[in-house]
Amino acid sequence: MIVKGTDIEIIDYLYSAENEVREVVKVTDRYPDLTVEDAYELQKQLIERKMSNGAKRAGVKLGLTSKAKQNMMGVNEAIYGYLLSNMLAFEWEQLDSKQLIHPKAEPEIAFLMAEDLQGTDITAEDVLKAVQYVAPAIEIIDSRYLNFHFTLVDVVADNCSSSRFIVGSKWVKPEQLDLAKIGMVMSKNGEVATVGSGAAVLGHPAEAVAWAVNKLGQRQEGLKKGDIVLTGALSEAVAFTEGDSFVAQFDGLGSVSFTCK
Ligand code: 0L1
Ligand code: MG
Repeated sequence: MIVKGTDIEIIDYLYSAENEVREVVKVTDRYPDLTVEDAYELQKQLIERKMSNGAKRAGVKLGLTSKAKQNMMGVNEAIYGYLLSNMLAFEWEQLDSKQLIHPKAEPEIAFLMAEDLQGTDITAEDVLKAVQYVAPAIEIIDSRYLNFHFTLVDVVADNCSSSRFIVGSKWVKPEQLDLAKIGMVMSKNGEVATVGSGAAVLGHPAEAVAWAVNKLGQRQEGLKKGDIVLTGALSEAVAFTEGDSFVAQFDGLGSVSFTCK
């Protein structure tokens, strides 16, 4: 339960850290009793603040979808956050390092939703029926917390470290691919930086999305037609700075790239 007034203080704290491009001490250092449910409520309020300042909903993102990352954080559950229109970046426009704190790149498979999807008993099959296209994507995560150190509560309140995302230009019907078997190689400045597969995302990206829809359903929320869903990283995240360039190449999905100035 969040004490009245504390929520606004925390939202101001996280909102200004992002706008002023500075890292801050994690929220739970000051408020150790916050629960994960409180954190989703704080995340909702943070998103509402951003939307009241002009950002529009673009979709949903999943995080902590690999067993390795869940084990690292000592949790056994993924997390979700929201994507907004001002997070959308493009292959042809350089990211500006001055607008980012300590960014990392994650290769992901994006879903474009053909219809709304809400419920608490949704399966991976239901998800795939509601997907119009899948595409290669890179998520830029940029935790507002010092050195990317946080608890589950902190990261959920911080909208799961979301910052930017880039979607490649090849859009494929989901039935044309076995998404669990997709291999991926991400290169940084021409050298292989990390490799992964669709199975790293909770066994199958659609399984991860079904989990997120059911979790959203408990809060009477869901996916909407036109949403982009970042289904979770196929590999570890790779840090970058000014001057770096990335290409992520996915079997059957083509590639997606960005550079940072
Ligand atoms: O998108 C992600 O998987 C990141 C979730 C938050 C954890 C992190 O910042 O590494
Ligand atoms: Mg991610």
